[in-house]
Amino acid sequence: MWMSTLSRLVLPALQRSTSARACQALRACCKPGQAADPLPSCLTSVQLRGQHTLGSASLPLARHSVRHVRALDEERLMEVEWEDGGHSLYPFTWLRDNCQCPLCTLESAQARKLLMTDLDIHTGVDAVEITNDHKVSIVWPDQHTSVFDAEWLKKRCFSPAAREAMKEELFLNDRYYWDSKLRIPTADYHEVLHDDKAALAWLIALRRVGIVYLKGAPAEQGQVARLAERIGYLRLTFYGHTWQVQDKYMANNVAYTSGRLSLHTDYPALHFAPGVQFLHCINQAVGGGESQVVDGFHMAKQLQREDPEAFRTLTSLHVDFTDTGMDYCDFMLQSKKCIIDVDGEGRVTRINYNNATRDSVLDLPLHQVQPFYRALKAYVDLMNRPENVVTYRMEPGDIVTFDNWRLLHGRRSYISRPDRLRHLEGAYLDWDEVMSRLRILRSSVHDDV
Ligand code: OGA
Ligand code: NM2
Ligand code: ZN
Ligand code: ZN
Repeated sequence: MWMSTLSRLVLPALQRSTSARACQALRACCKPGQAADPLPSCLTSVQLRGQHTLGSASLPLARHSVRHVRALDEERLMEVEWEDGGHSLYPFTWLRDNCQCPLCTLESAQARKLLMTDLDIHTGVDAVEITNDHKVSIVWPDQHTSVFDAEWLKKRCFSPAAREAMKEELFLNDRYYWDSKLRIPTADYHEVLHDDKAALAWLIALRRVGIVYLKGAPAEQGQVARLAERIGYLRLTFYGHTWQVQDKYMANNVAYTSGRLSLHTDYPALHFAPGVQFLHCINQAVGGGESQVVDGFHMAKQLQREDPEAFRTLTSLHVDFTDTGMDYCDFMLQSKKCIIDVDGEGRVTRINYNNATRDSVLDLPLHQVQPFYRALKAYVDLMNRPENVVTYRMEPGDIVTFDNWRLLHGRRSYISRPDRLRHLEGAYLDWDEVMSRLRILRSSVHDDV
């Protein structure tokens, strides 16, 4: 069962990488603390199916050619008829704005040179035609000429389906929702560091599933920074470039005690919370310290179904978070966040919740206080249902990488002994940098084949 889910969610995004090694780099295992399952035969078949899909996938790989072009002067649109019979419409204004010639575009930066002040948003065209090398040429009324590549135009078609496809290719927003049955995708730390296909598979799974386990790292500090450098750079916060999760005297954060951490996202006290989190186990406790994760997006969807009133409350009321102390330097943070963020179309985009840093200042009218607590309790109770929580125990050398905008994570309390100090090293990254590396890897792995 888990195989088909992984294939459904990770493989479509691997369509541009025709290598099975990208998939092989990921293993699924139930308890990451234990040895990963050997590669099951069904995964092999999934890979083959995946590869098969790649071969027949028409969208990113097929070449599109233009059969006919014409200007619809009345509507100020250019119509392209494709060889396969399909049609696309492009507004004149958009075409002029996106002229690719060296006067309009700085090629070395792939950036627009044309200024808005120089764009006539009511322009007509003098002529449109197909060139000898199968491109589309437009002569504008001032005799400036633009030449557009067919493939370039096809990708930028304004139809809802094409825009949806482009959006998915750029942002990979299709998520695979999971519950306690998830077998966390697992990869080898060194493979991810040294093999582009393994790194690509890691990042795609991180995006789609929200969590990937890496095994085989040295049990010493510095590994999360190395992993961050594989992507770009890490996100500095008041807790430092990387931070040591240990039982500390006069702890400046509840994470730095041996107590239980209930399910939370990190750092809602920052308005722009870190998108991705790495936790590397350097030393595990003698007892306790198990990790727990839930899929916050899945839980939010479930809440919306089961308790729409609670969902409305958590997506509309702004809650205060606070964090004061001294670490990398002194800090006094305040933020206002909805526990569940949704976009314009009502899709859940981010969870913001750490009970430890939720402020006692609660800027709500009196009558909304109790409804807020009721809604939060409903969400937390839902997350804590055994059928939703994945529990695992990190061992030295294990690194968990996860989506901090989506997952809530926690840990059980542990026995703290000075001679066997539990020690995790953590680091944050932002999704922009992670997605940037993912796109670069995807295009290089794709060009590689
Ligand atoms: C944290 C945290 C998990 C752990 O430091 O924010 O969630 O297992 N730590 O200690
Ligand atoms: N640490 C682990 O929201 C939070 O305070 C998360 C951050 C201390 C860097 C904990
Ligand atoms: Zn131009
Ligand atoms: Zn945390």
